[in-house]
Amino acid sequence: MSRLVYEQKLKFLTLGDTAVGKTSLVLRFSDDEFEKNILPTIGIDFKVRTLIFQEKRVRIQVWDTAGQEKFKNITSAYYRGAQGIILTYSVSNRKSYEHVDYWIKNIENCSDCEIETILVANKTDLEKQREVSKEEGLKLANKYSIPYIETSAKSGKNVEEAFLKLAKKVLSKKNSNFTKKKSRFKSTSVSTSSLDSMITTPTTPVIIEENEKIDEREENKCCN
Ligand SMILES: Nc1nc2c(ncn2[C@@H]2O[C@H](COP(=O)(O)OP(=O)(O)OP(=O)(O)O)[C@@H](O)[C@H]2O)c(=O)[nH]1
Ligand SMILES: [Mg+2]
Repeated sequence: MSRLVYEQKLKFLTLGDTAVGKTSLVLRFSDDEFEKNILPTIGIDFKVRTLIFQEKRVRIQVWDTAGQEKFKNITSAYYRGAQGIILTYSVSNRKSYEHVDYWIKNIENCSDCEIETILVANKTDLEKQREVSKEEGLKLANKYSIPYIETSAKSGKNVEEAFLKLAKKVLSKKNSNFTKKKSRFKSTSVSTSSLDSMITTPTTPVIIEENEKIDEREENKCCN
């Protein structure tokens, strides 16, 4: 038997210096895997995971960018339309931490973007090679008023939590915008286009089978 459920679609983007573990975090989140000899991302890639979160079916599409300088222009072209950014540095690489200011400026330069960001300090399993303390990470996150989390794509520690923390922020913002639009609709007239957006956001109906898995890990490769 099939039933109609409502699906929230979220678009996330990874950002940060090369080799901090962006692709590894995405791979851990989407497929629960870790590859020691993973290749640097060329251009952009993406993965999708659908899960049940806060009693809703949520489809998270993660666009995984390349941190290498030569792909800078390609990366910024993908900011538009993203609702969440996983901004990553490696605790074993101080330069990648110092470079967070640069990535934040880049996000702020996208004037018509409305993006929630989370600061992710990855590779915490390399405790002996740590060059950035937790306190420094928290201080940086506080400077930009964004959440902070320490992860290890290798062990899997806090990876799910990082993505879900961001999903929670994006969904609560989406739903509060939706409520604002609804109350505006009550008091004033609205144009047909804004009425359309009220109908299509924040959810899209999909039909699923009664016994369908609630946590699908699907792979979608592109562009390489
Ligand atoms: N020890 C440890 N190694 C990690 C971790 N995450 C990633 N790595 C390793 O770090 C290297 C770089 O990882 P990637 O995921 O390719 O890094 P990236 O940020 O996607 O790099 P670009 O695609 O070039 O931007 C690889 O050798 C990974 O196996 C982690 O949490 N711990
Ligand atoms: Mg990569």
